[in-house]
Amino acid sequence: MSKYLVTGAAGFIGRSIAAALLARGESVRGVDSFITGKRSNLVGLEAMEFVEGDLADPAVCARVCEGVEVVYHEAALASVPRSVADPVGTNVNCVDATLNVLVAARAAGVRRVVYAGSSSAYGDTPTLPKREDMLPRPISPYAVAKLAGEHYMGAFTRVYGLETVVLRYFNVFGPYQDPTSHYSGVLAIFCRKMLAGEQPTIYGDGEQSRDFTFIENVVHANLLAGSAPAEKVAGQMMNLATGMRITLNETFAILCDLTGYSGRPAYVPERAGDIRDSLADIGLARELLGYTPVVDFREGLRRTVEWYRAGGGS
Ligand code: UD2
Repeated sequence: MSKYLVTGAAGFIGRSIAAALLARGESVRGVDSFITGKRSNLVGLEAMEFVEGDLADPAVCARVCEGVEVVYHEAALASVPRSVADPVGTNVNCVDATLNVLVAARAAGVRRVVYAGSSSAYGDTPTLPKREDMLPRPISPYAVAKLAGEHYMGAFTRVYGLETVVLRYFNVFGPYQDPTSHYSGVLAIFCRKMLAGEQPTIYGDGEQSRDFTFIENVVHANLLAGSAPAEKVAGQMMNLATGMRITLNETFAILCDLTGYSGRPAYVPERAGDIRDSLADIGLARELLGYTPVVDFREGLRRTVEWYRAGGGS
């Protein structure tokens, strides 16, 4: 019987959480539909019980929640531009799937669901840093869908007593992030292109900023969120980030050093649905989970470049 369920276990964040649980000797079940997850991400996770299935199907959710104590719900169709191109697909895979997971978790007697929220919920408001008590202002279909999932988490704690914890992720990057799709995260795309000597593209003037968060920090916070006392965390939503921001232009310059790329980026018009600046206040996660980042941005970027250089993600 698996104690933990990781949804999106063949995706970047899900596989990283699953690997950490397995390394701790836990019994883990993973589920993935391979819409964006990759079979190659399951290499090294052979000790995990794996189920191929789509969480948009309630029967799949019922099957995978059986006997589980804690669910890490990482499955989603990530990407702002993907949601602009296909808002219905994003809704099915983010909102419907999340509700199905919650209904199945409750029916199976799961104790806790930890949910991957998104910083996109804050929208394009000028006030920085973003704090959890700010009114959400989602501007893309993706942001709306991820935010709906957060609200479902809160409702399931309030009305059914299911322990839920929302970690609002800020631009996660690191090994195992897919660099091959144009819907991929910007750092994965830049690493792959610059290592191959190809010119990266910057949407807008490159002065937009992000609170890029290295995957190990995300895994660390998830492990804390799985075991923190219910009195402290059940029904709570908190930012999960590094707590510093950097522009794309500055990041490009660091990547030139790390990859040896000596060209210039191509500047093209900005992307619809994009946010200008993003920075988290991480005080609440510190207070509720005892979270502090374990790897800083530059070291995370260095490790990420080394992973892609060694052939990761290709
Ligand atoms: C949003 C969320 C993030 C996560 C993610 C999932 C915000 C602030 N962040 O990330 O937390 O949920 O969605 O997908 O809403 N860009 C380029 N060149 C490229 C690719 C991207 O310039 O080749 C730009 C892009 O226009 C944007 C920035 O890089 O200004 C970051 O883009 P992204 O797709 O990596 O992530 P973002 O911020 O949409």
